[in-house]
Amino acid sequence: MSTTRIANAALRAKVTTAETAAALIPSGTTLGLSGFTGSGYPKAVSLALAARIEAAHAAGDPFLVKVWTGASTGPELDGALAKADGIEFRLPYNSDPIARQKINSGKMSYFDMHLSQVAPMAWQGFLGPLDIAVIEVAGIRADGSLIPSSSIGNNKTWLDRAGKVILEVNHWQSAALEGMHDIYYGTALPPNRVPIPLVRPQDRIGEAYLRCDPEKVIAIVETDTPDRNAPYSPPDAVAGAIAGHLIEFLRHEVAKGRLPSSLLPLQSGVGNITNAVLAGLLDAPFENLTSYTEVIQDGMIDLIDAGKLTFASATAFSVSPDAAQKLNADMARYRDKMILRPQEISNHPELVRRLGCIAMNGLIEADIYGNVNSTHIMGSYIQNGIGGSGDFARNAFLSIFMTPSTAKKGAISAIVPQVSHVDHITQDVQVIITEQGLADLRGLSPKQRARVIIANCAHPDYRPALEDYYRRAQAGSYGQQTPCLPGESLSWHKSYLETGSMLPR
Ligand code: 0RQ
Repeated sequence: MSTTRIANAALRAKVTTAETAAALIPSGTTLGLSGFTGSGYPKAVSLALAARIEAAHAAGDPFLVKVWTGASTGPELDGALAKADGIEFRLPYNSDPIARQKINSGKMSYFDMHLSQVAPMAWQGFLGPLDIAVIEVAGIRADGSLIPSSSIGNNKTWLDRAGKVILEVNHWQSAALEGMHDIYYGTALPPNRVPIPLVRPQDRIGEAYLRCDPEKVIAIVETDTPDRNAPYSPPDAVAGAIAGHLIEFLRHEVAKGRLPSSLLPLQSGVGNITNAVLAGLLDAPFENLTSYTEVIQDGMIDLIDAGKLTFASATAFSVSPDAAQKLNADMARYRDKMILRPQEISNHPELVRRLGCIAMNGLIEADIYGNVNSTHIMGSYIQNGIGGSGDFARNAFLSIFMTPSTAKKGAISAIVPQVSHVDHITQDVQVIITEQGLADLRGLSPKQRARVIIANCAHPDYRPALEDYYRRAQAGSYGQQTPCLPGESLSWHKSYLETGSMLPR
């Protein structure tokens, strides 16, 4: 492979193979890895490290590393290292199925945290020292600064904090990414924090490149490997109905004068439902939309193409293979309409509150009072993690959660008497939408919330049982502010458990 993307001669001399680079990582290392929702993660060194760990285990030698990332990565990183039983500890968000299985079977420690807090907590130091950063970049400039790739995540912090750095220069990433990133170096710990000078999603407040001390670079590996780009399912009837309810609600809010006709900066969680909502906005009567979010997904690119979305700010791409190809081919044009930033800025609570984001996220279950569980099945089995949902939900102008009203082909209700785990408390949940309808919870007392959630959001198959619970709770509850019958929440899932368990044994 050519070294044309490495303009610094001294760094060019450090180009080596993935195996040689992986050999520089001893057991016990804490790694700060690039990568966010399948974009911009190291693909070669991680695979070589997994092979090394497998060989060590086969020889009877223990070999474990601690893994810090931006968010989820790809099969060559989380999948391969988890399969090799090489991860002792991981943070933050994970969506890899093999890592999920290791976490839930108790083999891997997992610290699930708000994505905006990862960098500040790394700076506080209680997570321990960061030994080696392994960062994918699109190129290296003559002065040694780095052209970021398709995600920023925590790369700035990993490069600053780590004692050593390994770089992967990925030729698959578009060279035209150069100039679209905005790396803000003004963050500090208290008492030295200052206001972040960002007042619109399109504001540039930092630098287009990542700083990197060339002395810390111990190896550079060149790759030509695509990101893990998964296709989105075409919107089905359920996703279409959810999108319809949401758009009707937004129209109503505009009509009431509570939202401008260009709405407010949109934050959209990952997944098919939120992507369907973005598709629904294509035909909705809103113009000059902006987005201040974590990930740029297919629906946003379509909105940009249609001239509906004027600007999108995020920390990573999370797109299908088709959209990735389109982006890569035409990056020079899209570059003026997008910014990728560090996740401590893309998800910053102060900025989310100031901009007045409209947060739209998925959930696993919500209870009749509007508490939301985004992470745990049956209260104990973690699906992914809280991701950025907490950063946005608490601070948004409008905090919306969306879900099909049932899971597992109707065997379980997404609306339950009491959630089995709480990620978002009722105060942070303003609107819940299922294909059945929308519950606008703003300004409602708990009992008013219960009535509207059961009536508007629950599936008709489960509505009578929820009404029955609510009646019995009112009769038997210790207090009448939030009537409940403690102990019934998990038994609610009994019918599902009887029909078959999803828990790996
Ligand atoms: O499991 O694939 O084994 O069937 O949970 O559910 O329906 O595929 O929904 O992909 O939209 O994910 C909350 C997990 C929803 C996601 C969550 C089972 C279901 C399936 C996934 P299977 P679906 P989605 C910013 C925003 C937190 C992070 C976040 C998430 C699997 O939205 O991770 O919001 N959110 N980030 O069958 C039992 C239930 C269930 C259930 C779903 N009630 N009981 N199983 N499932 N509901 C972006 C980032 O942070 C990067």
